[in-house]
Amino acid sequence: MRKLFNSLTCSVMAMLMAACAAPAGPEPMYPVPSENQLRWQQMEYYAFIHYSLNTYTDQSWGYGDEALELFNPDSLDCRQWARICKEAGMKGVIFTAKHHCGFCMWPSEYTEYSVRNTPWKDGQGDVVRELADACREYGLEFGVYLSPWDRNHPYYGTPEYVEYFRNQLRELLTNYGPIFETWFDGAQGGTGYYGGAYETRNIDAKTYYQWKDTFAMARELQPGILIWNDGGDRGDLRWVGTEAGFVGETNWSQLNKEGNVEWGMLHYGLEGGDSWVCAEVNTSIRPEWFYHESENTKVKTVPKLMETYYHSVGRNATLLLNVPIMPNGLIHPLDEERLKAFAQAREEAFADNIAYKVGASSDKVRGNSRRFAAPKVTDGKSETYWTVEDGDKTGSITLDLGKEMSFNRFLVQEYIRLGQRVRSFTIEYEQDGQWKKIMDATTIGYKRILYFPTVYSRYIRFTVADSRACPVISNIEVYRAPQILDAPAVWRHKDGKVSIHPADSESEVYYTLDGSVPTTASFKYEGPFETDGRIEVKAIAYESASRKSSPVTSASFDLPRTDWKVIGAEETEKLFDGDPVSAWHQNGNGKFPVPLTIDLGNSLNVKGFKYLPDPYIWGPGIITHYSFEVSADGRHWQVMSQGEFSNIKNNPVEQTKTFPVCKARFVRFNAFANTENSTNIGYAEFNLITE
Ligand code: FUL
Repeated sequence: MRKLFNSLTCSVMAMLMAACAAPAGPEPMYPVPSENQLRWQQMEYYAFIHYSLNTYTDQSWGYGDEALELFNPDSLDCRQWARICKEAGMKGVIFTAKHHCGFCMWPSEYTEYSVRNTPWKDGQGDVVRELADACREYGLEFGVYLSPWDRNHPYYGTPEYVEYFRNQLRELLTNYGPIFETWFDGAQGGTGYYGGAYETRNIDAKTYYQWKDTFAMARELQPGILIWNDGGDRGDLRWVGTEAGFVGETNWSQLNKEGNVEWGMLHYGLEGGDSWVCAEVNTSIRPEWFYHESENTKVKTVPKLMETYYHSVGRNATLLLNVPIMPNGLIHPLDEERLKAFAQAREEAFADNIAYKVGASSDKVRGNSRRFAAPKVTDGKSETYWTVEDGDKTGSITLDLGKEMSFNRFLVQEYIRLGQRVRSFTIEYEQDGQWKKIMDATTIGYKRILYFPTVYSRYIRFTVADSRACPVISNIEVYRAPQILDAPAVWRHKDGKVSIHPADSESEVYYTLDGSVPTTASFKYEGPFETDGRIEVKAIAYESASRKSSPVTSASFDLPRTDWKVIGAEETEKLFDGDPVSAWHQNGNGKFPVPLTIDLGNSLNVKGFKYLPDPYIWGPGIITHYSFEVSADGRHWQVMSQGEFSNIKNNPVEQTKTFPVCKARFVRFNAFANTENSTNIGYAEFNLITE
């Protein structure tokens, strides 16, 4: 008995001693996320829904004088929207309750310009209500976009308008249940109807809206809310400086509370900033935000959406993916199909985590404690983690997969409750007793996913090369995902030479030139090839292991631009190289218009042009206002088209303008204004549509 007692005492003592000796976790490294921010970050992926009078006018931005009679959808069904979002794996929906045109999708008490005065449901309808209810039914969070810029309101620009804006926000935050996020769009001021004034109104976005008070009101009304903005006044989240669907590879969830937020801070965050401000990547499933029938062929492909996923969720941000509503009040079947296929592709890519429960060992553990040992990163628990000794800013973990396996995705997460720490890391695999580098990367944060050509090995080594304090890693996953089989990009150079670029460098590529659908029996792409005249190239990317192929690219090209010469300019190669990324710039040295004058070499029948701006995120000199002229002799000019490219700053997609056929030996594309108020104009590509 005494023996038993003794041995019990000993083991209790031993346990107590072990407990006392158990090292405490690392101190938080500030800033750290709030509970709201943590919850939001775990949502990862949710929907934006753009729907307003623009849906009926084919515009990007309404002017504010659009007729209320336009709004009368015959099949509006918010339950369809919510069902699709749910089936797509999204966790919430943010809805354009009011876009820049000022039209309210709910019967606001403060304006006549709302659904209440439309024929829809005899003015008894409320789209915000129907959507909020549908979201609740489908278990989705609900958020609202309320545009500060209001091109309808007579008082826009005066203090009364700010009061009006707040009243509207109060309605939305009081009457529709829990709101998880508000979106206060950064587009500010400019021309508008403004109650009949038809004028330009400029405001100082920094002071005019008095955001501090508005934010305080929002937080009081909705304690769980997250406030998005574009950095001007610190919200809880930040825009990433582009609508193209990616955040910087380096992405810190940190910004300073005070001071200017430059573009780079939006895109990369600010290492060491004093506030936790995470990034949200907002982009649309189509080129534009609102529905345009002409874009039914431009719904993003699944691989493009996968790339967007890797460049948002895979880079420590969330993904806010927009789906527009058609004039009848429903989501288009093609968008629905893509969203579901995208969900399936994510499932396939992340189906089998080969790192789960494998042996993991580290070269250094905090106090050599098992509590912080390497296997914590593969135990599937988000609250456990691996860390090293205090003061150490490096450390590494080796995963033993048990046998040689192939893999091409690496997912890693920091335990962000203790702050974002890692500055850089490396992953390697072992081959014939040697470590070979797969890649270097920078920040991790909540989640980082790396994709790389498939490697075959039994061992993977993850090494933190630099960190702001001891790294704290909660999770590592490894996958063998199928190839990204996007329709390959096809470029045609000035002289007619064609090159084909698959999304996944491991894919094979097949193509045709006779309009037929390519198969593996078609031409195999081995490198750039010569072509002449107007051509149509169809191409597929192909994965031999799965025998799957990508959707078909169908690229039609007008005549080669072989004889074209830009007058008064040298080295214009990048303007006509077919590469949508390389850009050519010219400077008007302070004078507008800045003309791009081209001698076509021959007289052509021209019926339109295509302008692709410098796509480098906010690449200098995106043209907003233009005119296009033709001439037979280079002296007498006729204007064929002129106007503005709306929302081109945030969404610099190719702009196509057409006009009646005319003869031209010379063409002149004049830039009258650019996004930066400078005369530096950038072009990725310029082309004509001929007959
Ligand atoms: C932009 C707006 O101007 C677009 O129309 C769209 O709403 C997008 C989400 O934000 O700034």
